[in-house]
Amino acid sequence: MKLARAAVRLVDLNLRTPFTTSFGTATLLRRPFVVLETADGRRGVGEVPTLPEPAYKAEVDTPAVLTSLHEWLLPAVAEAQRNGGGIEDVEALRGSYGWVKGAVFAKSGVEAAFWDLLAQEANLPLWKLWGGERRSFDVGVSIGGATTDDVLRLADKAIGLGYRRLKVKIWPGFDREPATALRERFPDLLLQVDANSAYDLSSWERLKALDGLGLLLIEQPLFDDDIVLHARIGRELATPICLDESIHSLRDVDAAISLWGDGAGLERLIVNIKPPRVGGFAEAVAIAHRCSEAGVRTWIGGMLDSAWGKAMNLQLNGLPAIDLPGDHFSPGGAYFEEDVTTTALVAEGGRFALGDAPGTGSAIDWERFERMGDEIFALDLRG
Ligand code: OSB
Ligand code: MG
Repeated sequence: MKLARAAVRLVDLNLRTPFTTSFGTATLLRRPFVVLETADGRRGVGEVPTLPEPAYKAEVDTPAVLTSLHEWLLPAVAEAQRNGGGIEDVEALRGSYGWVKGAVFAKSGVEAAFWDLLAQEANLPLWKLWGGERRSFDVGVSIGGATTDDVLRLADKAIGLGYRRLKVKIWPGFDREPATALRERFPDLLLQVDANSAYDLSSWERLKALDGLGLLLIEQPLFDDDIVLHARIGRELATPICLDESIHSLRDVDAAISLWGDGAGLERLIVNIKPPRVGGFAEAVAIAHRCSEAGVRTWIGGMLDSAWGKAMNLQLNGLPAIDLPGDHFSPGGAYFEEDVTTTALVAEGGRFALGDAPGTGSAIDWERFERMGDEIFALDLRG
């Protein structure tokens, strides 16, 4: 691939419903999108689903991602493009910035834009490039309500739209009540809770009260950078633990597999695969296979992504190795007042069907995309 230009646009996305987690409430998201242009005029786009602050985990905030892209990643890609006269494949792309430690979110945006170009060039949908086989699958909804009433109202909306899997945000003091209310209202629902690391080594014991609710999983109750202590409390909970924040790579997954295999049991470990949190889709595919071989269930998590980011995650969900429904849709139908694609994503009856259209199966509405934000920097990659 001969790249001619790399740019970053900052796009404003306004949530139709505020989203509350243990670390705060989101309403406006100002998101970097990486745009790579080839010498023959094609454009590939990769969203970096940042949050305003590093409260979910380090280096996921917009300022940190912009610094990584501007100072390190895009200059490294430019150098590789100049030295090699092109960038052959994803491996070469990742190699160009492989020396940069961390920056998983920023890296994933560059890689996503490159995958978009590769798929357009091959005239294939991304799910085929990634080894997908499943043409349709159940999808889920994540609810970030500030009160139990909010949660029930959003859950009613989602169930009314046909979704059969819900995830709800919890924190110490807001856990038994919303989870029990949901379970009483929807006895057969695939139900999971996400704590976003709000518990510590004493408060986690509250979670034992959730063990009788038949939850699919409890997501990231402890510290955002911890695997070991999660494995330890996993031995004392009947409900499986799901890791989100603390998984950045296949190596982290191997560490978790070795800890759970040695105690709680691999059927009680579940991995939330977020491509941006593991540095991109190549690593996400490798993680899906490793987990499937080990008997660890996986699903694709979201970051309140635009329809473009969600469309890419849905393509990844075509892998048969990914067995649980992911965070793909909002409780009310669409996350944002205005979005960046030409058409909205639709899941009839809580199922999503992948098509044969090349790339993400979706298309950027360039007029709207350009109106919703500004290009904030660009690099000439020629010569
Ligand atoms: O932990 O999964 C999370 C949103 C922002 C930050 C962290 C998380 C989330 C979500 C969003 O749960 C789910 C979605 O995009 O549908
Ligand atoms: Mg989570």
